[in-house]
Amino acid sequence: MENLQDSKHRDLTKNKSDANNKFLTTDQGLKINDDNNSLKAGERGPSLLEDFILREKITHFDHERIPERIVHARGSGAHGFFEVTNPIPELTKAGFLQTKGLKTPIFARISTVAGSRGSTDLARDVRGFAIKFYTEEGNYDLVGNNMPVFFIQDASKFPDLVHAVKPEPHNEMPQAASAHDTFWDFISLMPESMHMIMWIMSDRAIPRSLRMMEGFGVHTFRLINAKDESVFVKFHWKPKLGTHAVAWDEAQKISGKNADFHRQDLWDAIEMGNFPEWELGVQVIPTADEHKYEFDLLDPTKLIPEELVPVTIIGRIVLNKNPDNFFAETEQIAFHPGHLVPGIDFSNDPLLQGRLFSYTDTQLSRLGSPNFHEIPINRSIAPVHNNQRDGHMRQEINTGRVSYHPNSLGGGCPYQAKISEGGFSSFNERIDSHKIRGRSESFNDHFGQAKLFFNSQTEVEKSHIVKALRFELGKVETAAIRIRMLGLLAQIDQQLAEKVALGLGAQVPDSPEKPMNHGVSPENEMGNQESTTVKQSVSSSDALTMIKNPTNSNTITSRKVAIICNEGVSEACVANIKSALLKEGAKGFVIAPHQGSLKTENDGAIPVDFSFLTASSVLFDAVYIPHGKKIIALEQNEEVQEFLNDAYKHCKVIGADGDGQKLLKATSFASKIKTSDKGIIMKEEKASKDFATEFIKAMGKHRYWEREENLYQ
Ligand code: HDD
Repeated sequence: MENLQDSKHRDLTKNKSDANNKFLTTDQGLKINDDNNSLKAGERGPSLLEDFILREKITHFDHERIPERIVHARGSGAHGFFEVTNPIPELTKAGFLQTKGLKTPIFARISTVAGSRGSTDLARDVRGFAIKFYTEEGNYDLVGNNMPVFFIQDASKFPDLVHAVKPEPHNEMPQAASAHDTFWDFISLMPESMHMIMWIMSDRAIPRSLRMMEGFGVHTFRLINAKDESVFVKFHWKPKLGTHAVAWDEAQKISGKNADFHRQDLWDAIEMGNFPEWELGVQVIPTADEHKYEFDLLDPTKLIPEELVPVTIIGRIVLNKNPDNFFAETEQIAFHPGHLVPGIDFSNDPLLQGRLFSYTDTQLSRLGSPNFHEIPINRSIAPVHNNQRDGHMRQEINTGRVSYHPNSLGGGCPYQAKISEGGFSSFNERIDSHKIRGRSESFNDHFGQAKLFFNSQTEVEKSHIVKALRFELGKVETAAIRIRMLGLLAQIDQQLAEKVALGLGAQVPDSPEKPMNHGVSPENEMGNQESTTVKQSVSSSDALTMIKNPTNSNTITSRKVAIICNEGVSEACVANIKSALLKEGAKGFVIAPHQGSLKTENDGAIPVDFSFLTASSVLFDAVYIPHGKKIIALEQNEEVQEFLNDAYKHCKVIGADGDGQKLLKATSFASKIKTSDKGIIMKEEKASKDFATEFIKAMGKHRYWEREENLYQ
């Protein structure tokens, strides 16, 4: 099979336009002689209606915007490829999964859910993770998230969920935040959301980088092989750089300092050749095991613990090229869980079933035409022929007089493909049922996996969940909503509820309020059953924590280190750390009281990357204070103090050598540093190899969260 990796790039080239060395023209190709002045009746006279050049320019400008996505409006995208490392022909006939080494071009878009297009990257939110595979059999879209479960079990609640989390309708506040009454009002009446609430209150919701998140297909899907045998699967993608987060206080500060933090990080990494990479894997469940577990495979609020079904890695996803044009590619790309290839099919998950309607429908209003598949980024590399015709902005010029099937005038073309010729056929599932507006009882356990998730977390991660809940519910103005939430949290873990209650100055209610009192229909009216809690066959799973996550490695590739300098800095110290970092694929940035260059101790000069005004600790992974004659003078500098305080508070590695130590010892937190804190590295010797090695090793642990014990009591 031909290697497809570049086929999408070749396809896009047809539409690329480069204005280098070209004349400025109108949209009709007319060369423009003066683009600076409109046509007027006299130099000081009114503009003339006949100025078609002005009218064309302004009209186009007036219509530049399209509606943003109703959810996932804020996103960043990149091109790349998927390479098969472990073909699975025994499970699926999908062509792009058959041959080891086959590379299929992809475009991935990673997004937040609630915020508008211009909102901050660091909102506490789920991250959407959508991948379009341009396969030889047509486009296949894997439209997932960075969390393996969802808030609701049935698509009919999706508009309610989104209305609740979006800015409140009367005053359009708050932007890109769930910490407000309507969200928690809805959630407190939806016990089925409790598992997802644990995820969204965990640090998974504030990733350090889009490159350091897992991805999940969430629903159970089907794979079908050439013999028409089927298995159920869950898709997982696991980041090469491990799964890491920032601190919540840090996330909020990043939002102010650089609202494009994740977008920029992804862009810069790709530009620097640090290509983000994930392993793609599947959990495979034989159809015979459909009813084997204490949860229903069709329930999207449940995951399959990896202890029960391990993830088999089948390939790798690499993002290696930034888009040429954000609007043309990242904004106009249109995903749909219903874009399938032979060998992959849906399950009856009622959330997935509803999605199958929503995605095409939303593209019609967002992109404005059923011809959105013709937009270059959406165009399949497999040939497209059918009898769909016309519509707004049709690009294709279909020849001939036939636009129907069957036909004899066109020789029966385009003709249907047999299954053996790659024709798609849905899995031949037997369904024999009553028509019912309701839910299966097997969906009723709303707390079992929420408990599993909470119990799997390390103490530090549990404390972050408590703090996140205190923050979110602390912003809720209606006391009854807070109390209702405490009642639900108590059903996950009593201590969790009590700790949150302490922060809110409230009491955990003795018996939780029934959602049914608030318009949620009782059993039989809508099919809602009361929540139950089922005993879990797995009590704790390391795959669910970030800190103990088996995907973690101690690489520091692409990490950024702030080097705090003043006049008279030791050039040797700066060079020593910079070259050591570079060897590990990381980078040091000189930060000083002013930009330009800085005099060194031997009267040399080094370039400054940022001033304290344009940089901030939250934009870096670690801080180093090199030796310097005048470094202690920065003790008086408020911005430097805040820089170091934040680095300490956010549990980052801080290192200092020579006189650099003096500045570290002059901080307000110096007296709190414990000797056991391996994230603080001080050495008398200047520019030593040992220091650099120790500093880099310490960075490999990412954060020293245990430091928080003496920060917050
Ligand atoms: Fe959705 C966009 C992921 C449930 C309706 N969704 C969207 C995107 C992602 C997801 C990643 C952004 C795609 C892009 O970058 O363009 N959605 C999910 C996941 C879900 C989920 C993982 C549950 C497991 N979604 C869901 C439901 C519905 C929708 C239940 C409706 C019934 N989603 C949409 C949408 C969006 C969308 C309105 C908005 C923009 C778009 O589709 O293209 O159709």
